[in-house]
Amino acid sequence: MAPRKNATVSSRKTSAKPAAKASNGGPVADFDRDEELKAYREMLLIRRFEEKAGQLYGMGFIGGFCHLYIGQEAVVVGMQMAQKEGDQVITAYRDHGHMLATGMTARGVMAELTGRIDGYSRGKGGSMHMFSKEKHFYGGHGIVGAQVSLGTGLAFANRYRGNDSVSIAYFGDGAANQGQVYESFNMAALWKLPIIYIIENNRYAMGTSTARATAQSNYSLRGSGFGIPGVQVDGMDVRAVKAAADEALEHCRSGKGPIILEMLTYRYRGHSMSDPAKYRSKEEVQKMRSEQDPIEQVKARLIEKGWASEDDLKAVDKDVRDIVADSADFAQAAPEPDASELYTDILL
Ligand SMILES: Cc1ncc(C[n+]2csc(CCOP(=O)(O)OP(=O)(O)O)c2C)c(N)n1
Ligand SMILES: [Mg+2]
Repeated sequence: MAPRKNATVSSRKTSAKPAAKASNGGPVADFDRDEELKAYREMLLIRRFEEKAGQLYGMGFIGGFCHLYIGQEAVVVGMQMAQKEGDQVITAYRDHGHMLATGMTARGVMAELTGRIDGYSRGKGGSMHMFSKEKHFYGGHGIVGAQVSLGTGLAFANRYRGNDSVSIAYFGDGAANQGQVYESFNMAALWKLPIIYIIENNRYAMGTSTARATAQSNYSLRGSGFGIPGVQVDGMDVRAVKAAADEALEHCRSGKGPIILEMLTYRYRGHSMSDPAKYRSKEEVQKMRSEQDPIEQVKARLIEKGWASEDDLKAVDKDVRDIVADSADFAQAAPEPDASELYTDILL
């Protein structure tokens, strides 16, 4: 990595330049060079991993369901940059990015996707059902909205044990219309549980747009009946996510109870690998990609500030591609579980 062009120039604002704002006018964290580079690398790892998963699916190495996170990378990376050891993460089925962000290995995730014994669920869970207690990742859930109640349970455990960990429960705009979400909100508010409800509003639930399916499309207001505060966040700008995460984590750790962050985001690929894509135009997708891509935003700032050259960033990309290629080789070389595994890890 090349040294900073001007090592004496700090990343903090020194001139009278107006403070940067997210595209929706919200605050952004003032990243230094290391933070920008970290965000760039982590988001790129998720994107390259997902591209490879898509390819392997097409080649028949991955079966069943597979939902890619491409386009939404800034959400999970910005959150993870603010979290501390012990904070739990739980999400739905669009989950590979969350796993990688928590530090689960690309090898273990890819081996699970391909149904191999070295996968996180010994090849028996697949894309939607992976867990790592060590990394505080509690899945991977295929039932829309179920992880919201489970995540509330994790927050209850934190409260009961008197630790200061925060549970972070991710769910989609579609899941936000499920009944159990509101039962969870009620209990979390009543008992002041330390939980951040992250609504990843990517504008669609499978092929149904939020405009067609939801009476209150400002999802940050969804907790107002329970007194749960909410904020709308530019989920395509990793600095905005980090700023919101810092505040929300502080809110929870100081005993104020739950909070909602609505992340305004977008998925570029289909809902899952089989998606007729008739519910939106190619132009809509292209507009988001060219104007708001989370990775391109970081890249542009790194170049503009002289914090990295095109070559430096190509080197990061190569590094990340190597990790992903290695994970695919590892997965394909690993054996499938023995038939006797059908009888293990079963609750009786
Ligand atoms: C209880 C339940 N109902 C319906 C489904 C089928 N289903 C799977 S994903 C999905 C849409 C969810 O959309 P959203 O919450 O916006 O998440 P996204 O896919 O956009 O990440 C539906 C209806 C399901 N898995 N579980
Ligand atoms: Mg959605």
